[in-house]
Amino acid sequence: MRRPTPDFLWGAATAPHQIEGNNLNSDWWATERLMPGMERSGDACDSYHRYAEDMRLLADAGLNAYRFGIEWARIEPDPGHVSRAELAHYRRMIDTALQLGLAPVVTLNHFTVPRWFAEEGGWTGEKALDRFVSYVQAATGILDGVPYVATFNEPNMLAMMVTLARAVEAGELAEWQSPTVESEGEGGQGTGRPAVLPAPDPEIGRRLADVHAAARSIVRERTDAAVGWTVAAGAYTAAPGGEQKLIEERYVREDLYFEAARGDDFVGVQAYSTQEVDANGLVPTPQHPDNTQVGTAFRPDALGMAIRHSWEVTGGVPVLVTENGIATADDTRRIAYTREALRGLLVTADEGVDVRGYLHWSALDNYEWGHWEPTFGLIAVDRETFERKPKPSLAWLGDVARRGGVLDS
Ligand code: IFM
Repeated sequence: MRRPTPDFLWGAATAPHQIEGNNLNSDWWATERLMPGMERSGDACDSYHRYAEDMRLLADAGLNAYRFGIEWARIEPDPGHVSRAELAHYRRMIDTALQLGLAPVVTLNHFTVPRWFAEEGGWTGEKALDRFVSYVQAATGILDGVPYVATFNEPNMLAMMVTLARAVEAGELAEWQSPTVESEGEGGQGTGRPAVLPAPDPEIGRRLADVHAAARSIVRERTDAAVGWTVAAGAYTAAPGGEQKLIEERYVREDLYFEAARGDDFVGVQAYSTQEVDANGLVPTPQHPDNTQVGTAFRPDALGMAIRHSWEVTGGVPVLVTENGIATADDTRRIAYTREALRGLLVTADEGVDVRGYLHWSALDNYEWGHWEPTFGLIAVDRETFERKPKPSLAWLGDVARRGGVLDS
């Protein structure tokens, strides 16, 4: 079997809003206040202040990469007002990672935007492209030494959120509402989530692709980083009779975004589970004792499927696995899941796919967009004292990294 090269990235990933705390100027902070049933991010993991400790834990375990995001709402709290102090903060994070031997993989947008940007129309507003471009111009000034930059995290999920928000605004929510599921914990279907997420409007996806292309040019002009975006990959399969529907659903949900990555230096693949499609569309995941805390099926093979699909649709754009993991309270399941997922990754590398790295989601138990219950982390965080407690899965993944991808049993 072909082994990952020594420069293969072994790491873990996070997103600013999910770990930093007190992201006061972001649209999500405002949304959390308004939405019934949504828990608030609050201080989150206080990683805004504790990032060095987080990174040290990853490096000490044996990992060599850390994916984190830069928060636009902090860099540009008002339109055109760029905070030098916040830029310096993120530069310190990059320096800390480099000093610890962690390759920083930097995301420029991970769902959240400044509140003023949302108020002026967000991603469908007239000024969206210019506004993002000027933020990226400011942010690229601090990216020296960063090997990988992702413009957008999961633009397909972002387009889905914008589609949903527009439907709410137009009073068309009922049309979109699939039954939400209430069963909690592992083995259920996840709490308070739609059983099936609506398809993103492809027009919004194309808009994000234009913004991505503009941002990519700036990153290329101003930095030496490889640039791409990261796609939420569904590892879709057809149920009998669903073959044609699979092609349609997969196009609007992910292939449009993989196609838009064809001119990129890499594509971020983010896979967690599989999803069946029948003649009517996506099939809700049935209850099963093995289901994760967010109601997805325990399917570590999703990663290999997603990498292969990305490679085919992009026509051979190098793959960086920018997220893969499991929401579980049982760390032995996390290790079992990750071992199988990595087995799948290694098979794709053996088949000739250019896979550059594996970044586990997530470094920390964090704020899962309205919920604190799902725990994806390699490191537990006490929500009151912020004390970090590495789980056995962190040491396990670090050992795999040290052994260059050799898996135990
Ligand atoms: O927490 C999210 C992340 O922000 C984007 N990808 C999926 C993760 C788990 O749901």
